[in-house]
Amino acid sequence: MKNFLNVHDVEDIHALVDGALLCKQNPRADHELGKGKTLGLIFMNPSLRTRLSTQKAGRNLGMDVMVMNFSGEGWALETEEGVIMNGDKAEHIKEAAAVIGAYCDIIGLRSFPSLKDRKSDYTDHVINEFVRYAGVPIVNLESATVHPCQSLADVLTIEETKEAGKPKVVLTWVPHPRPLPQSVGNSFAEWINRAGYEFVIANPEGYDLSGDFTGNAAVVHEPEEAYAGADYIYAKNWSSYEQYGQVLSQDEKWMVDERKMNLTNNAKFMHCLPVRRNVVVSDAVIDSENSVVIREAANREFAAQAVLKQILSHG
Ligand code: SN0
Repeated sequence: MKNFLNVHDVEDIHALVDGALLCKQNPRADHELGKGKTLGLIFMNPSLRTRLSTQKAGRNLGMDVMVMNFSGEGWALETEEGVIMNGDKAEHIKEAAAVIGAYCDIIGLRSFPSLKDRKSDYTDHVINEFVRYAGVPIVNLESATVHPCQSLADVLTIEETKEAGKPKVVLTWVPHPRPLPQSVGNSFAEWINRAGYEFVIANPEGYDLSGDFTGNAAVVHEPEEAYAGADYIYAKNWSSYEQYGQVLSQDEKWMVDERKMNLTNNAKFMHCLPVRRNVVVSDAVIDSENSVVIREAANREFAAQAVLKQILSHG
């Protein structure tokens, strides 16, 4: 694996999950592998789990880790070609990526979508410019379209906790006061399709995700239909893909609550965090024994470590 940008960079996701499980059993087993190598983590947007888990993963492998927040701390970046840079933006992404690449052996990058221009966001321009100009492997720490480190940790969490060989996994849209990226939902869909589980996506009309990510997954527009018999309820808000970036509904009937969880096959509750309690999910559900959100977040470390290990081992 050269870069880890999306599910298509992974030959065998179950082998990668097994690799993450090995890291979890003995996190420091490979602490010589990354010796003398530098991991740079660049954040254009806020982060808690991604920043700390990827930092920890790099250190478990013996890497030196540098972290930089670009919003507010870096120079404002120009990302368009051929611009006369006489405005607010001091540095072009071409130089920034090349310079960071000169200091690092692997770069992790987080760059959210604008949610204004769908065509531009869905080219995933910023991360692809890093791939083009940094000259070192790039790990996607959530781009405009996907969040593969999260999805790998999600599949790992399902593999660790599932009771059925082929569980029924439901991705349900949930309400949220702000417009959020589609990245976590898109990514979860393409990874769950590859994992080969039974998969249903539930969202209100107007919130269908792009078919490029959902593939052949069943899409329903009422929550109850999806919850029936589910083994996993994975909640995530996203803004509309169709009416791009807009908040079309805040309908409370979509919040994950005990009434709907009672329709499931004693389903586990999952969310990538951060989560808005009593908007996305009721306190009773997230605080219940069936909630695996903390395990899911803890698994981010081993997911990131398995990815870094593959890049370090195979180049
Ligand atoms: C991000 C998202 O893509 O939805 C990151 C998730 C890992 N989430 C948020 O930005 C939540 C912000 C909020 O106001 O709740």
